Amino acid sequence: MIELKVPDIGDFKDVEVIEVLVKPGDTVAADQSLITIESDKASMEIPSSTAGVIKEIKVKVGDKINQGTLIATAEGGDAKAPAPAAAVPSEATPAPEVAVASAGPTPVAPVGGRGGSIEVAVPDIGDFKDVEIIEVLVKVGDTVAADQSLLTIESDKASMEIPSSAAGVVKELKVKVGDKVNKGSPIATLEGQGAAPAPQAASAPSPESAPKAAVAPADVPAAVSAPASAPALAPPAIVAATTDQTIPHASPSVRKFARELGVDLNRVKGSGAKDRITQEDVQAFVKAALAGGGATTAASPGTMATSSGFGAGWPAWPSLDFAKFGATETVALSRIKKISGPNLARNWASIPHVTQFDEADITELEDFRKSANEAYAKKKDPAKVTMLAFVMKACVSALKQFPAVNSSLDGDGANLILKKYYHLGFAADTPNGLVVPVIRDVDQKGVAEIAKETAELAAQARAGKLGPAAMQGASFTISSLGGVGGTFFTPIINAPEVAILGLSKSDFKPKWDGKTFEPRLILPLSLSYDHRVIDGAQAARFTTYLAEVLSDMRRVLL
Ligand code: CAO
Repeated sequence: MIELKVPDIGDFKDVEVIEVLVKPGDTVAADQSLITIESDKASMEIPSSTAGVIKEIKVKVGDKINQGTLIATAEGGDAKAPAPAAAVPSEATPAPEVAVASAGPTPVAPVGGRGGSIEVAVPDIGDFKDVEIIEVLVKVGDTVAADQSLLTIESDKASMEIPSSAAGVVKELKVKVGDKVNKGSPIATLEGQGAAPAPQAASAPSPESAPKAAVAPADVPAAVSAPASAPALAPPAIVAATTDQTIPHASPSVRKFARELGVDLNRVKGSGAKDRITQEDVQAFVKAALAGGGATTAASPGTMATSSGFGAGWPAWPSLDFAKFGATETVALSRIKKISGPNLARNWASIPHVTQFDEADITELEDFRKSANEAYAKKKDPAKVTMLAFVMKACVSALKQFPAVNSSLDGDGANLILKKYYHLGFAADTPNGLVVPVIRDVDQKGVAEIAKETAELAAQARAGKLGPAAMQGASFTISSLGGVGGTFFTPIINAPEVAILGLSKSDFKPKWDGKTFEPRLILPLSLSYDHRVIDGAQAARFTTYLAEVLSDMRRVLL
């Protein structure tokens, strides 16, 4: 009888079993995966160290395991050597080719110390050898924060992101997609800004400094564990984790399989435990797509009920050699765009959008805002109230008047889920693309508090420090281009929300007061709404009401 145990999985502790891949009576080959485990840093399969027949499974989905945990007993193994990279295991310990994010970033070579050149290398990734880079997340000239992910690497057993060990500006990249890396492989040279992680990182890595689970964009397979959700916002290329659509759960090998077939896992419905996507699900999806059917889609509630995914049945994308017409340069889409693009396309194509335009007279409100800020400044109070914060507060009042605007369609599109909370997302422009942080319980907060929180979340977003939780749960979203310019625009709804408000730059316009034209400060409003849920008259009433509130904020008290 052989005991199959969890190998050295580095600093991972209490990692949850999300899939048991074998059952008693199964004949397993050496190196065949027995279970899949997942933490917030990586997803990995634990292979069998030997061939044999499984006698008893000792773990179940949901169990938390550690190094040495007994997974199963087996017998009749041919004692075949475990996986290639494994050191000879004692007591039939499974081959430790499991993804192990066991240490923080490789200690920095502090050439020149603070402000000097810093060599960043692949940290201890356990016994992984020659792991392929599937994505390089930064480019020369980028400013990276310590712990910011630089690469996504993937083997057939795991997928993880490799963080930077230091902050700095990328001077040289030493890797490209397709390269194979090992522990210590040089990644990049940074022009340091200091802020390297604590030197003890190598021996006692912070959770953040371990390789991170990759987010799973449409076309990049990756480990999933963060409660991130897929993107879906609107006109901006909104980053991952902006909606409540959960990133699909699938093991690294299934992700790899899906990538090879060009399958977007966001569109595959998982049949496994906790909706986990299996290889069979991917195969069924491909079959359905080839047959022109599409029952397997996991599109947002009520939006794509009959389609096999966005673009199915559409003419092929034009493929042209643009060089025939003139000089060109090919630039890879940013990661955020890769993630958000398919969701934007889905939302745009599958939700019947209508955009209602309106104007709000904010002359008095802007005067009040300015005087409030002047009063803060006089008191040397750093607080500053913004127009966006006032609009959020006004929106809550309008959402309460028109509850359907603060709703979502349920899974089969037959019911409306009216939300009794008022969490408002706002699009924030960042160097890496747009993200949508969420201000929770706007109804319970004052304008100054909302403005402060907005500024803090936007700053975190710009520093790349926004966690998935800060981008989830919105019931309505505002996209403000007021600080940029333009008049009106047609924002794309951030499914599963049913409406999004676009704000453009306010400007003085002559308004007729019955006797004369008066210069009034006018804020352009663009409300895109899901016409399945909201009727045109209702949308027009919403924006009219919103404009009234903004022209006299005392109405929020009514
Ligand atoms: N009309 C005129 N001026 C406006 C305005 C409006 N509607 N909204 C903001 N401004 C002004 C502000 O008062 C500020 O001026 P001061 O510095 O003199 O006070 C300036 O424009 C810059 O404001 P801001 O945009 O930085 O700050 P904000 O609180 O209004 O917005 C945030 C915060 C995070 C929404 C914003 O910084 C941002 O990232 N906007 C981009 C959003 C985006 O790209 N959306 C995608 C478009 S489509 O969906």
